[in-house]
Amino acid sequence: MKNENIPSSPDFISLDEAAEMTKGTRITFIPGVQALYAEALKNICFVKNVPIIRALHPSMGVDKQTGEDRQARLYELTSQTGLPTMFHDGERPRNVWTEQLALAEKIGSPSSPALIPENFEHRVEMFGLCAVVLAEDGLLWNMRILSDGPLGRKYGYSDEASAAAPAKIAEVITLIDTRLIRQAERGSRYLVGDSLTAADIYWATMSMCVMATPPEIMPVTKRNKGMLELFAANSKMPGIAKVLSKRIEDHHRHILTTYCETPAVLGGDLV
Ligand SMILES: N[C@@H](CCC(=O)N[C@@H](CS)C(=O)NCC(=O)O)C(=O)O
Repeated sequence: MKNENIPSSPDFISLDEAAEMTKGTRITFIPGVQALYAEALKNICFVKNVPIIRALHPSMGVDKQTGEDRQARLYELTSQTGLPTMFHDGERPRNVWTEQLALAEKIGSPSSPALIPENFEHRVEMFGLCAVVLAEDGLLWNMRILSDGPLGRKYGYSDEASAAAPAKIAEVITLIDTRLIRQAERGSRYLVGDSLTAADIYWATMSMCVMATPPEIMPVTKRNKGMLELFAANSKMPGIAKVLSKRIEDHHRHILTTYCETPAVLGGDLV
């Protein structure tokens, strides 16, 4: 779904400006990069009709000129360094997806879809599905440790953990696929119940890490080209390719193109 109000090169305010503001919803991003937790939160806010102000998320590592940790100020402000950080009005910053989702649900437009089901059984299903995608040892967690590097190390990379990751990723994909089969039998296109929930939005966004996503959905920028290639390569890993069904792809495309902002607005320099 295209949003005519947002230019494809949006403005980003500084982290300090975002922290100082006392009105509005500010979320940190790296321009031109589809960091998936940030993309998912952006999509959640899009569905909930929450206008967002984009702020710059400092990159990991040390500033070459000053020798200082680039994330020192972020840590000082939020006691953590994860991307995205979400500020709303004068409230404490939120850095974990469960809290970010709860906030978006609360401040969203009353006419927007309820992403957290009222029905508690459905709620259990929704949070359970989200957890195997977003939480510790879930899809994203295991994707990050496929290769050795600063991010992989932060999430417990070891040769053994990395070797076990593709099978865990495949298990999550199969779980989602099985669920889509059961839901289709009940006449539903969604992962939980009969309507859209946060599970659809989170899954459709996070599963980009095991898909070759076309530019109509995810534009190619100078900074995300390598990441897009890496995600496409993940989709071809034998254990993963085997379980990526057409059903998975159709649901992913349907949710992104119907409910989320496509093409994604990333900022940065388009290729
Ligand atoms: N903290 C978030 C997850 C966000 C996350 O893991 N972001 C990664 C990038 S994929 C990150 O910024 N990691 C570096 C850090 O936490 O310092 C949550 O649990 O909901």
